[in-house]
Amino acid sequence: MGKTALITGITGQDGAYLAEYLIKKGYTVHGIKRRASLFNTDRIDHLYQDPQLDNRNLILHYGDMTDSLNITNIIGDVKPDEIYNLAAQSHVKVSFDTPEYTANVDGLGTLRILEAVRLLGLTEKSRIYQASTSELYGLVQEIPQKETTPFYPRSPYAVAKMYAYWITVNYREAYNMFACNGILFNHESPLRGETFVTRKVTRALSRIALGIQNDIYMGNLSSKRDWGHAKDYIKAMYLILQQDAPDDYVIATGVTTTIRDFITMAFKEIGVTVAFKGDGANETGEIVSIDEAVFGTKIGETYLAPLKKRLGEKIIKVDPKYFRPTEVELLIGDATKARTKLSWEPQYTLETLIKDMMQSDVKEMKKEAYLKEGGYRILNYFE
Ligand code: NAP
Ligand code: F7E
Repeated sequence: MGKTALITGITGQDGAYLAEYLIKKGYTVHGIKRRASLFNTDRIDHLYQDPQLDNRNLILHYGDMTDSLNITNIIGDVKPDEIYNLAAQSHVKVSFDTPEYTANVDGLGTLRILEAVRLLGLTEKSRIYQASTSELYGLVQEIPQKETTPFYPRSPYAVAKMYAYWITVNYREAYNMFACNGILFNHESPLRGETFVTRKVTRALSRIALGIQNDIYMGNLSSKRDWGHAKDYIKAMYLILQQDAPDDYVIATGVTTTIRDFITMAFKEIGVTVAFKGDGANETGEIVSIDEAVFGTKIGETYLAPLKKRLGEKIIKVDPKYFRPTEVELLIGDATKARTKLSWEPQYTLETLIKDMMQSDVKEMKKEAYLKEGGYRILNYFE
C-alpha cells in the first residue's frame, strides 16, 4: 500500500507540482480546493480523474482553511500519513488590504490543521509540513539568513506566518508531533501566480515582444530576492517529512538579485537589451538594442520590425501604487542545513528558471497574438 498525503492549497503553484511529484512516487493524493464560481483547477487538470473511477490517486475535497469543522472532517476521513499545509493568502501586498482574512487563513488555518490531528488522535500517524517563508526575516537581522536568524516580519502576511511557524514548533514540542517548518525563499515557475513579480515580468515582456502590450508598470525595482524553481523546492518539502526526526529547514539558492536585474535577464533571454535611467518613482527602462538572431529564434522575425520602432521609448515605468507600506529590501538564504541533512540540491539556476518561464509565457502569449492577428484579418476582410 502506498502512502496517503493531504495537500491544502493543491490548486496553487506548489500544490500542483507537489501533487504530481507524490503521485509519481505512488502516493494517493487528497487535495482541498475552494469552491469558486469558475473552475480553479487549471494547474492540476492534467492529474484530474473522474470521481466515478476506482483506485483514483487524486481525490479533491471542497474546503476552506477558515472552516475548522470542514478541515477536521476531511482529516478524519482521509487519515493522511503526510499533510502538506500549503494553503494561504500568499500575496504580501494584498495582505495589507486584507490583514484580518490573511491572519485567519495563514495563521489560524495552521492551528486548525494541528488541532484536528491532535483531537482525532492522529499525532502518531500524520506528519505535518508547514509552508513557512523567508518573509519571516523581513527587516533582516543577519546576512545571509539561516534557521537561527531572528525574525522581523514586515507585513500582515509575514506576521500571520510567524504565528503559524511558532504554533507548529509548539505542537511539536507539546504533543510530540512530527510537525516541521520549511522556511522557503521565493520560488517561481511557469505556474507562478500572475501578480507575483517574476511572472508579471515574464508575461509582460513576452507580450511587449509580440506587440500586444505597450509597457509595464512596476513597484520597487531595487529590492533583492533569492529566487529558486518551485520544482526544486517541492522536493525539499517531501524530504523534510521523510527524516527520522521533525525539524525546521531553510530552503534557498544563496544567490540574490534585484528586480531590475531580473527584468534585464528576462529581456536578454529573448535577445533584447534594456537600460534603466533615473531613480525611485521616476525610474524608467528602455530598449537600447536587439540581437536579431536571438530574437528571431525565440520570438519570430515577424515581430522584429515593430519592436525596432520602439527603441529608446520608455517601456518600463514605476507606479508607486505597487510600493508596500513596509518593504522587505533584501533576502538571501543559507541552506547549508538542508544541503547537508536532507542532501537537497537545486537543479535550476536563476538563468534556467528565467529561460523556463520565458519559453512558457512566449508560447502562451503567441496564442493571444495569433488570435489578435487573425481577428484583425477577419475584421479587414469584412470592412
Ligand atoms: P499560491 O499559488 O498562492 O497558492 C495558494 C493556495 O492556497 C491555492 O491553492 C489557493 O486556492 C489556496 N487558498 C488560499 N486561501 C485559501 C483558503 N481560505 N482556504 C483554502 N485554500 C486556500 O501559493 P504558492 O506559491 O503555491 O505557495 C504555497 C505556500 O507556500 C503558501 O502557503 C505560501 O504562503 C508559501 N510560500 C510560498 C513561497 C513562494 O515563493 N512561492 C515561499 C515561501 C512560502 P485558490 O487556487 O482557490 O486561490
Ligand atoms: O515581490 C517587488 C516587491 O510579490 C517580490 C510570496 O510567494 O515570496 C513571495 O512574496 C519583490 C518585492 O513576492 C513589483 O516590492 C516590484 O520586493 O513577487 P513578490 P514577495 O513579496 O517576495 C515569499 C517568500 C512568500 O512567502 C510569499 O507568499 O518585488 N516588486 N515591483 C513587485 N512585486 C509585485 N508583486 N509586483 C510588482 O509590480
